[in-house]
Parts: sequence; C-alpha cells; structure tokens
Amino acid sequence: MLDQEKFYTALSQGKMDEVKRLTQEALDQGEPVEKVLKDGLLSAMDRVGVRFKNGEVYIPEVLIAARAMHSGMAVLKPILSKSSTRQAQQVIIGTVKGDLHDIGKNLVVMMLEGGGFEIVDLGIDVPPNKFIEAIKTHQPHVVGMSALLTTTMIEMKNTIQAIEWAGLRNQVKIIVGGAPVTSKFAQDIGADGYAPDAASAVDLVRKILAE
Ligand code: B1M
Repeated sequence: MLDQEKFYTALSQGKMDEVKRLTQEALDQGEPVEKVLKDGLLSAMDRVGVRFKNGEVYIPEVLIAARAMHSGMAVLKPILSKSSTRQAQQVIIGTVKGDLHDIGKNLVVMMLEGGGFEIVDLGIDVPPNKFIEAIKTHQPHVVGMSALLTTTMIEMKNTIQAIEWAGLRNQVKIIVGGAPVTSKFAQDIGADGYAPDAASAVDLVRKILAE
C-alpha cells in the first residue's frame, strides 16, 4: 500500500534517498508506475505547492522538495520511457524564456520517450532563437513549449512569432502546456495543440502527426 503521508514527509523535507526508497518500494510492492507518480510524488509536490502559495514555505523549501521529487522521478524514468517501438519522429521541447520550472516538462519528455518519440530537450529558460536554431539543426516534426508562470506564457506567443519570422512555421507542429496554459490560449497564440498533462501530450503528438 502506497503511503502518501510518508511520501509527503520525505519530499517536503527534501530527503532524496528516502523519496527514492519509497518510490522503489512502492514499485516493488506491485503499485502501477502511474499510481506511484500521481498519488506518491505528484500529490506530495502539490501539497508543497499549496503551502508555498499560502506563504507557509519559501523558495528554498520548494527547491529541496523539487530536488527530492527528481530523485523519485529518476527511479520511474526507465519504466515511463520504456518503449518497444521506436519511431523516427522527433520532438524538441523546452521551458520558455524566463521560466525555470522543469518538473512537468521533464515528465512530458519521459512520457514522449515512452511513446517512442526521439526527444531533444532544450532545458529551461529557452529563448526563441534557441528554439529556432534547434529547428534548423534537428528538423523536428514537433516543437513543444512549457510555461508555469502567467508572466512567461507570453513567451510562447513570442516564440511562435519568431519561428514564423524565421520562415520555419510550416515545417513544424507546435504544442504548448503547463499549469496556467489553456486550450483557448493555445488557439489564440497560433499553436497547433495543447495538452493538460504529460500523458495527454503523447496522445496529442500522435494525433497532430496523423493529421
Ligand atoms: Co514556482 N511557481 N516559482 N517554483 N512553483 C508555481 C508555478 C506557482 C503556481 C506557485 C504558487 O504560487 N502557487 C507560482 C506561479 C503563479 C503564477 O504565475 N500564476 C510560482 C511562482 C510565483 C514562482 C516564482 C516567481 C516564485 C518567486 O520567485 N517569487 C519563481 C519563478 C522562477 C522562474 O521560473 N523564473 C518560482 C520558482 C520555483 C522553484 C525554482 C522554487 C521551483 C521549480 C523547480 C523546478 O521545476 N526544477 C518551483 C516549483 C516547484 C513550483 C510548484 C510548487 C510546483 C510546480 C511543479 O513542478 N508541479 C508550483 C505550484 C504548483 O504547481 N502546485 C509553482 C508538478 C508538475 C508535474 O506539474 O509543471 O504543471 P506541471 O506539469 C504538468 C502539466 O502542467 C503538463 O504536464 C505536466 C505533467 O502532467 N505540462 C505540459 C507541463 N508542461 C507541458 C508541456 C506540454 C504539455 C503538457 O507540451 C509541450
């Protein structure tokens, strides 16, 4: 039985080894990987997020929790990314300029890898010109952008515009996601699709590539 309280305590205290151990233990006990991710790691991080919002914890605490979350995700990564059918289709992805949040983006990367796509991860704080260079270098089928801040969402629009001005817009499908992003926003800025979570991102990429 997955103990959510133990996950929360270990994660919120930044105990990387303990989070790793709890994650492995839950898997060893036969819990499905999606459940360990959702009910173990993500729900604990959500609770940290609520306390952050309420001013009960501050950035250093959130950072150590995020680091502990990464150590748990590292245990899940080989399972989430496992795929028998490799497709040649390539996706480049990054968190937009000014935005340092990468936990959700990393999950999307893992799920897409698990879906058989080849990923080029540009990391965080990615300016439009870096997306453009990567499109020229890798010729991807899809470009994915992540933003977690209402103040950085606008960078998605700026990046799409820059890709257009570089004459590359017709070569790629563009998808966006992140907590403040909505389907309407995606439409308004001229993206080809929006996914609310990592699993939906895989479905979305498959769908737009089949169009
Ligand atoms: Co930040 N932060 N943070 N933070 N942080 C939020 C986002 C916030 C909602 C907290 C709050 O107030 N409740 C708030 C944003 C408010 C807003 O804009 N409306 C906030 C703020 C304000 C800030 C700072 C400005 C704080 C400050 O300095 N005063 C600062 C900004 C730094 C910057 O980016 N320039 C900041 C900093 C940080 C840390 C560095 C401390 C840390 C990030 C560490 C890291 O990522 N390595 C951090 C964290 C961890 C959070 C919270 C607590 C957790 C985010 C997270 O990882 N969630 C967050 C509160 C919260 O969300 N509960 C918060 C788990 C993750 C799996 O979910 O990222 O939503 P998410 O990803 C999902 C979907 O959104 C989707 O799939 C993912 C998986 O299902 N998705 C995509 C994401 N990208 C996608 C792309 C796709 C498709 C789907 O296609 C391409």
